[in-house]
Amino acid sequence: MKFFRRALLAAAVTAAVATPFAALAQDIKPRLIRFGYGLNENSNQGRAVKLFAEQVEKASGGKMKIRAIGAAALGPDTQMQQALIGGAQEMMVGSTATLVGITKEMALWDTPFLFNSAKEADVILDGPIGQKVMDKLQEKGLVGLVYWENGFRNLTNSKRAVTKVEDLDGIKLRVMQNNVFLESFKTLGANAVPLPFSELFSALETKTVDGQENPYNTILSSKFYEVQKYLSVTNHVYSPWIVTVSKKWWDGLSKDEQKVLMDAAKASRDFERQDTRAEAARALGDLKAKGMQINELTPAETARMRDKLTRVNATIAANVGMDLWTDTQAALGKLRGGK
Ligand code: TK8
Repeated sequence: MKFFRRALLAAAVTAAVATPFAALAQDIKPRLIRFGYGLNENSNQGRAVKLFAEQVEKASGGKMKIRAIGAAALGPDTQMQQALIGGAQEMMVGSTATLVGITKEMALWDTPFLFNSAKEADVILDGPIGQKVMDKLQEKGLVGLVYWENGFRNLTNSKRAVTKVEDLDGIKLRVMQNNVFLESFKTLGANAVPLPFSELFSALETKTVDGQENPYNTILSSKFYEVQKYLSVTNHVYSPWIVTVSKKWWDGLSKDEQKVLMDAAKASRDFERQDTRAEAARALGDLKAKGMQINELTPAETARMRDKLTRVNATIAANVGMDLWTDTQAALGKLRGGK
């Protein structure tokens, strides 16, 4: 019996050596890549993950398969980040804001009113500064591929129309789990409460919190209009999303496999930004039709809000490093100067 088993084993080894092993493994079993995200399938995030999955499958001839898992079914951003670092999950897309605890330089993107337009965001995020911040993830076990657009954030709540900073007094406002956001909204007088996104809808529904802030797209796709009456157009900060990969897993891929993922990530980025901008352009109308009461802030009130928020800049600069801070300001100055 023992002899028989050993003979079988020897035959199996011979067969494996005779066939190129990588080809054999891939023919039998495609690489399964778990890709987690926080929003619903029917959202700008969900649509872009779907496009990414299709591109990867096509470019790899079906040898790489993406299993897209949305609605935070694999846990909130912070939990997925740890799963990537440990190698228990391969990919995710989420907020850069929730990465600050891992890579402090990410706080740069939380600077209130940093970008004046989506165009500015694209140039800085896709340029050397965005790359530098992204590369910092590698020391922590993550590989950043591309930035997607979450978008300019706006305020919603169930209590009253916010037309001036003082209206935020005493409003219990959910913020992302991030010190810059916490400090920013405390500075504005709100009672800021950090919560993972996955708990936000029910926190709003049960009135555990009165309000939150997110781009129009998310207010729509996450159905916040069902539990929030007022929307104030503040555009107080531009939030990126970032597509990240487990470094442990990435390092084990072939160059070809890495290229398939990188190419698809870039295609998904271009698609996602277009899709997000098109949706944002019609979202206000949709939200109004759903019954939300929408108000713009006057330029004077926006200036007051901006003024108050510049107080957090010193903290951000200290956290991300003065070099990175001044490089970013210089790059923006150059962009705005027209050359
Ligand atoms: C989705 C989150 C969301 C972010 C937030 O997972 O938490 O408010 O804006 O997009 O990353």
